[in-house]
Amino acid sequence: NRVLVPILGDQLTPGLASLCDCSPDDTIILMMEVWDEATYVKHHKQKIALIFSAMRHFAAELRAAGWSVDYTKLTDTENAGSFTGEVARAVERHNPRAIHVTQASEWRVQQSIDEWADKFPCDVTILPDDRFIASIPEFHDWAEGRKTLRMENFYQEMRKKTGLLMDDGKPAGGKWNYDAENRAPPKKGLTAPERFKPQPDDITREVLDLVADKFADHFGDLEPFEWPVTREEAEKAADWFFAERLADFGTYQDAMIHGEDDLFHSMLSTSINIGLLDPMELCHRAEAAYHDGNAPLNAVEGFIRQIIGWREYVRGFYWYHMPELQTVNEMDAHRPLPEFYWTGETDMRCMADSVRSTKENAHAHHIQRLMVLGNFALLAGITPGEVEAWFLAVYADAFEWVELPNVAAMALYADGGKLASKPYAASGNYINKMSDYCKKCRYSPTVKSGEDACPFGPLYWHFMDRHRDRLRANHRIGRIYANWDRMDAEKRQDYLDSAENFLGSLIPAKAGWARAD
Ligand code: FAD
Ligand code: DLZ
Ligand code: SF4
Repeated sequence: NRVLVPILGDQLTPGLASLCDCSPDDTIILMMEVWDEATYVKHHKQKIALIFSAMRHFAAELRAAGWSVDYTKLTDTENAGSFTGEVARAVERHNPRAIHVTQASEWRVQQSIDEWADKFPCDVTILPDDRFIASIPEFHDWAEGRKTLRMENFYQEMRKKTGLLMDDGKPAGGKWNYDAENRAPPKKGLTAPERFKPQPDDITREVLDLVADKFADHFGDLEPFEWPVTREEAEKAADWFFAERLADFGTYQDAMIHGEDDLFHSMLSTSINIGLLDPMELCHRAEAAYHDGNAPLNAVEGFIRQIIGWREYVRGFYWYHMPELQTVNEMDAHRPLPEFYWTGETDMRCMADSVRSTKENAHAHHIQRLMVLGNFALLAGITPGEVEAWFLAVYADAFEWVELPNVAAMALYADGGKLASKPYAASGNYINKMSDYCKKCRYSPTVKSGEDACPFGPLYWHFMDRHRDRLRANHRIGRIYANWDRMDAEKRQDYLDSAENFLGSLIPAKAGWARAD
């Protein structure tokens, strides 16, 4: 009797913990395309295609390396439709002496894996996912007993642990963080080199046909499909990022330009999240680019901070705060998600462009997610659950462990400040400064109230006003209330009325976009 090793759709890594102590002649690897995972939210068509295609390619690589892979396709007639159902069938088929599985990245999936030991007549060993730099207990130890959790403190620990950008125990260049040099507005005419776009092979084409057939009612354009689906393609995408974009990554990290969908960003999140690229290896390559004089420190530190800082921090934060994180709503937000999150049909040019990129690419870059789409949902008081389901469905890189902390805690402040020291709330002035969106928008950020006012202005003050009791004690916000109080009463009322009018005009999304009716 052999050992059964189920490998999930984001565990496509040859050195995966559950494979480490196994040998090809004593192991059956199980990979499963299952209806439940493809539809628990109605994922963007490209996201399903990415995962199925990458799974099929990975299975082929494993077989070529001598492993036995038992692979269930979505359309196999006996497909049980869920991970547990498929493992049950595999246990019947193979009568394994043990099951070895690497811990799921998502709480929902891990809950069902936790039941396997009672369900199946063999030993079940669950191994920690060591593709992350900090283990879950390590984050727990760091977090326990702290009054506030802040990425910056955790990040410094990770720098020390990994030795990345460290000179004799001190941060390279003398500072831990070059965030202040990551905020240049886009200069006129700024364009970025095109990203690397792998083309579909026969395996991907077959998957694209399957997705077109079975998931026609899911959001998003299926083609062009240009995501890396193998380690080789992902490596090429990384090579290309380091050669073409890294040097400007830092300076323009927060910039937005209409139609320039990913600027100097790496577009590597899908490959990292499903296991095609190793986060530490990427950080070492970035560090080498700095030492070789190919990229400045603000770019390299910025990139490394996103990975060993933010990415690790939100992962630890997720496991530390689950399952409560799924239902937090400290800002008491109850407005339905507007329909334009799905259709892009709004006169707000920044929102329309961010939704368009989301629909066409299954991607929007960080500042579009945080300061446009997230900021609007925060200011308008959209129900966290609806915003979370949207973010989880629409991005090819969306897995709950990374999506939920970013949406609930970072963008919506729905955790009441456990992750961020203040809400990322901003008026149109911020978007105007950091983008070229406003120039051709039907609204204007310099008009403060009435029909032509940028909705972000009144919404910002409406948000501040309605959350005064909650936020005024925050020393980072006090000054804003002093400004508000100095305005004359009529002006304040104008803002509030404009916001109310605008909010009243929002059309709620129909049911059925994010989850089946
Ligand atoms: P780059 O800008 O090139 O950054 C490099 C890498 O750093 C990324 O590939 C990613 O692995 C990591 N990274 C950067 N920022 C973050 C962050 N805040 N949290 C975790 N990792 C980060 N990222 C996801 O991978 N999946 C999500 O579902 C997701 N949802 C988000 C929702 C909101 C509201 C916000 C504000 C951010 C979200 N992010 C998410 C983080 C970030 O926006 C994406 O990782 C990034 O846009 C991916 O594009 P990129 O690879 O070009 O990133
Ligand atoms: C997102 C996703 C989709 C769409 N389909 C599958 C699938 O059919 N099989 C699979 O193994 N994984 C899939 N995934 C990823 C899972 O939903 C989930 O995110 C991972 O198992 C991590 O918990
Ligand atoms: Fe967005 Fe307001 Fe600028 Fe229009 S004016 S693009 S709505 S920030």
